[in-house]
Amino acid sequence: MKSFRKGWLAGAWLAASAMAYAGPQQVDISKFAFTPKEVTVVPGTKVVWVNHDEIPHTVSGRDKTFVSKAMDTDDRYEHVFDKEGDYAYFCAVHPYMTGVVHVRKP
Ligand SMILES: [Cu+2]
Repeated sequence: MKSFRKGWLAGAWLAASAMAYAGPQQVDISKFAFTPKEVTVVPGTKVVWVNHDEIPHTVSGRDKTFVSKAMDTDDRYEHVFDKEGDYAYFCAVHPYMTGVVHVRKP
């Protein structure tokens, strides 16, 4: 019963908005930039950052609700965004590297 309800909710999310995506959202870190720089997800979405550079980077939320360690090449950092809001973040090593996660209900 519970899993049926969960499945239905996930389906409703997908149907409700083509922009919102209920699966994990990946952000690539490459050439000193976060790509895509801005993502919009529904509450409960896991965002996964993957560092493709040969240089360490971090994912540091401006409000400190999520802060990664220094990520080496091919390291991943994950954070699940449960609450709606706009979460700006940057790389602590290269503060000009910035990105935003928008969390919106569909
Ligand atoms: Cu960096």
